[in-house]
Amino acid sequence: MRQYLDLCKHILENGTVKEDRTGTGTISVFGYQMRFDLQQGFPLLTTKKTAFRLIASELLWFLKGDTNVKTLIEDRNPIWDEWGFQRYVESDEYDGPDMSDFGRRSQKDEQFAVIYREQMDIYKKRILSDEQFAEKYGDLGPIYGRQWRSWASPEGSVDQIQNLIDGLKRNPDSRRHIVSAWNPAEVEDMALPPCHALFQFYVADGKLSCQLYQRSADVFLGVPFNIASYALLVHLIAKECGYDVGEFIHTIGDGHIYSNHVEQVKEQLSREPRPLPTLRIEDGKSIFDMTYEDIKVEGYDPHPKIKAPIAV
Ligand code: DHF
Ligand code: TMP
Repeated sequence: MRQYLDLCKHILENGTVKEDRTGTGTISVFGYQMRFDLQQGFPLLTTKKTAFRLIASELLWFLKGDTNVKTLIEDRNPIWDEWGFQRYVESDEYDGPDMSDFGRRSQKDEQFAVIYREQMDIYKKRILSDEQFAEKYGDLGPIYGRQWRSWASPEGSVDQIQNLIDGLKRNPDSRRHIVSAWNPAEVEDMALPPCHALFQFYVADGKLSCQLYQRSADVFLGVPFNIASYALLVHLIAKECGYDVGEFIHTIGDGHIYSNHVEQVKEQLSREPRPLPTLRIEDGKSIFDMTYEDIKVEGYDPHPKIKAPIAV
């Protein structure tokens, strides 16, 4: 995973200090590309321990067309909690303590952080126990799952993933194997407009490759997940269509390191990358019916985890 460390170095050396929506501040570059040969091992970061279980659970959630955090919370996957919680505390129904700007305040104010964690805990328990509440306040709007599996159109809904699989089987040489999560008409209704916005698949010499355009990339927290997630997607689609895996090409728009991640990034740059793990997927299940327990990485021996706050 030299490629990832090179990206970190590139941003630290060439990036511009830039304000951002979350008020955290970033060092940012515009336009960058990495290539991962999936024959050379599975690209899960070895310079910090990265929770593959969470990555697989999130990808399968997208593939099922699900957009509700309830499923993730049931999987003990916390990565979308803040965005569900945000929808709830900004609604008329919420009447607890003031949660405005909870992401930043909970990092700066330990007293507030305690109250925030209490409220988050109440939110998550209610999502799990109250179906109507979950339907209303667990849904993140028409994000990835909806656009991938049921993009709304006047002629009915479009299943882009099924179309992708059918197209790859029937007409591998096509230059139109594209899936877009960026639906301009619906961006406003999403808890977070898609960061990994559009991808294209490609078949040559019996090998399946994928290129992603990611409009916005949180290099310390998001990108390690995004690389492994799309690498896994290539493996899953390749298995479904009977191809070998080729490359994952990661093209980034605004690639940034948040100001409160710089020390963590430098710590990673001081670590020596280790051999990549390999992936094992259980046979005989459709990619739409798998659970994260059907997918395992083997031989993963990372450096220890490095914690960092997420910008909401
Ligand atoms: N917002 C921001 N600012 N950055 C993101 O990367 C991001 N990603 C989202 C939603 N909103 C976002 C969805 N993906 C984590 C990783 C990916 C992700 C959301 C969160 C994360 O917090 N990872 C931590 C903890 C994981 C764990 O519990 O082990 C990590 O250290 O990797
Ligand atoms: P933005 O909508 O203002 O660009 O903020 C989104 C932030 O989330 C930005 O830091 C990028 C980050 N992000 C990722 O890096 N990868 C992801 O998969 C997601 C959902 C978000």
